[in-house]
Amino acid sequence: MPRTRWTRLLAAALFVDLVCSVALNLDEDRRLLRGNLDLVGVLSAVGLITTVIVVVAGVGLASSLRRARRDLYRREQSLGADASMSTDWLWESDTDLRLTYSSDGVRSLLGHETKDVIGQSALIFLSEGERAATRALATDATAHRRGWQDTDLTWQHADGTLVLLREMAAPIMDESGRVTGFRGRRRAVSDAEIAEKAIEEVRRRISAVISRADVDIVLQPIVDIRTGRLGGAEALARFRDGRTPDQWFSEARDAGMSLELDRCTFNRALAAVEHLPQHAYLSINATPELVLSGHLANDLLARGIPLPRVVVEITEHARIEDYDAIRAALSPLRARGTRLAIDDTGAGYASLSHVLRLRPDIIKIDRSLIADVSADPARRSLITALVLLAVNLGASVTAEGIETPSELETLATLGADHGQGYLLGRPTPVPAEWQRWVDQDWFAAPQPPAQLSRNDRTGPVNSRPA
Ligand code: G
Ligand code: MN
Repeated sequence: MPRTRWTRLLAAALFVDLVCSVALNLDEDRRLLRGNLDLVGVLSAVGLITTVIVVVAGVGLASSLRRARRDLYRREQSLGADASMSTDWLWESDTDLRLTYSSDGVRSLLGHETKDVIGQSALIFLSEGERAATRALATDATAHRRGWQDTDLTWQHADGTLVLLREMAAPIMDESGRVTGFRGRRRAVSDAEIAEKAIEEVRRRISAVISRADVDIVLQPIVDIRTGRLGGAEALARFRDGRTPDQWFSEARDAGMSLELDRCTFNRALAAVEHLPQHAYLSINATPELVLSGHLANDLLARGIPLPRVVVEITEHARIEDYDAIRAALSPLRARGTRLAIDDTGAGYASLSHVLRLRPDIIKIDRSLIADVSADPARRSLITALVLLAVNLGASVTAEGIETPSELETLATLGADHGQGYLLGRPTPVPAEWQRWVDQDWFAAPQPPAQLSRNDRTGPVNSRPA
């Protein structure tokens, strides 16, 4: 029987009870009113009064039930209206996240029917990896009487795929302030939001590295091909998570932090100069942005390092919009002895523009032109052309990525001035080793036959070129 009927039956019964009770006790009541106090009269009066109380209470109860029903109806209406105006998944649950209400949004987001999720724990629809943390989130929210905001969780769609949903929830409390459940909404996270989130994560990671200067510097020797003696060394950044500098710098570019990261690694590299033998130069990679920002010159001058000991490398891969501005920013340093190298020459997008427009002191030939140079006449011609260009510009040539003795020999024949590569020495982080490089004759050691192989990169190794 519906609730309203029960209420009406109760009201009717109470009314009949009241009427009967008054009728039955009419005689006693009249006597009592006249002042005839006796036990039966008093008992009948008390009976009458309690009947009235029961009737009043019954009516009160019935109306409060009606109110409660109305509120419940309104809430359902409003949840339904909210749900119909949104593709979000609106839901309510108990404190264990067992769903007590769910809008149709669950169908579009997770492919489940509303009736199939109500009564189930939301946890079973989450990806397995999220469950423990989400249970802890609900427990914590219950204890602290709060909800949660902008929380992204991975869910399992009915079709087996994983879906990222962003949710917010507020606690539902009873009159005593105890949390009895949660009410909230979940929505799909857009691709743009996913990308933004990834960028924020990258920014956080890069900021952490910068604030702790959490990057190591390794040095790779650059050897004078004519004498077999140390010329200088290139400083290379190494990040502690093992990912390559290229990955770090390309992420930093996407996150708009490349200038900050580059400034950080540039300064870490500058600090290495004091561990390098006196006569050797230190070659440091820099972006055009770092040069244009003025930080490169300021940081370099602030350290008091003799400017002729520093070579600034700008890669052909870097885009330069305004060559005049780069030349102007570097000219005070170059006037006092700092040299400019164009890195990765022959492999960058700039073809030879950087070389032609910036007139470097050093042309570093990319290792893609060095590999197999001995067997490839075209590569040899190209290197000869670059050597001639360098002669005309008054620059020197450094060959990068030399891995075999025959490459070294060919480069010496073609007139390269300096060489760098695994054959001569790998990048190393140990300052004590850098110090020893000064006494080393890089071609003197007998050449173990095994190290002739291109694939064996356990160098340093050393054959005097013809
Ligand atoms: O672009 P740039 O020249 O700054 O890059 C130097 C990078 O090349 C470093 O990461 C360094 O470890 C690597 N490298 C140095 N010598 C060799 C080599 O002989 N062979 C190869 N494959 N990589 C090298
Ligand atoms: Mn370089």
